[in-house]
Amino acid sequence: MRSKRILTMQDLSCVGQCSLTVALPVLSAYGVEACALPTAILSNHTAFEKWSCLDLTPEMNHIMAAWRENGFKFDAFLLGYLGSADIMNIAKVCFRDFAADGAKIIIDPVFGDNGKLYPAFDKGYVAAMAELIESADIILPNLTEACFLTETEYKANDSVETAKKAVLRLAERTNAAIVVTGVEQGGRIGELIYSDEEFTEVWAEKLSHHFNGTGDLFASVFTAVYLKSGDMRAACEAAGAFVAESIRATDASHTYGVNFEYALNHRKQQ
Ligand code: PXL
Repeated sequence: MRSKRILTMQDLSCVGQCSLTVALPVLSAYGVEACALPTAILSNHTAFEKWSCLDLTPEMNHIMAAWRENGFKFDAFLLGYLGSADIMNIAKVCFRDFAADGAKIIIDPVFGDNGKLYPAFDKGYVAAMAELIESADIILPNLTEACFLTETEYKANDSVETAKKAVLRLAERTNAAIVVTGVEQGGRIGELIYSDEEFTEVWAEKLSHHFNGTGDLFASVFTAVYLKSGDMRAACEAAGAFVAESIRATDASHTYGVNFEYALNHRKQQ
């Protein structure tokens, strides 16, 4: 039996429990063959005060040249934090040259949260991402990213209506199914799914803490479960439950990521 082979393209933050250090173990534990195309190496994620960053754009081209010669193909792509607009052009070449028949492209735009862009990004990056998502089969923006991508006013306390407005604008740009994460209502947190012109909502109890890396964790579990089941709602439920379990297992003194290692070790097989 061959597992689905997925290529995840995001940065390696050496410390911080996000991006590749989350995606690779989670995808593997969920039974998906995890391959990586690192976009940059950072000392740690950018929510810390200081960080170093080595852009891997030239090396990405060398890696893909070798892959072409080896004839590699992937059943799916999961994109997260890319780092520069140039990498989006590389991503398009990567989809063109390495997609197996029927390969799914899942893009988490990863450039902001809580109504703000992450420090490394500007409006040019958002505009390039708005173009890249046209290539996707599924996109996973959080509410902030959905708003920036569509120039929709970010209203955290009216998040379902805000998300719906942004989704309809996104749907004018891309045929991808859209999953807006981090939507909140009446003490609950969840996802707004838009697929085949229909909305579905998935809700869970909201835990009070906010941590970095939970979006990357959500995207990894979502992708693994979706690739195996083809069911977006089930993938959202599994990913939401996994993130909640990781948050519950996180010590209050640990401020930069979540204890997904505990959740991976104690989860029921899916
Ligand atoms: O978790 C998202 C993420 C990924 N990679 C880097 C980041 C962040 C969020 O801050 O800084 C480098």
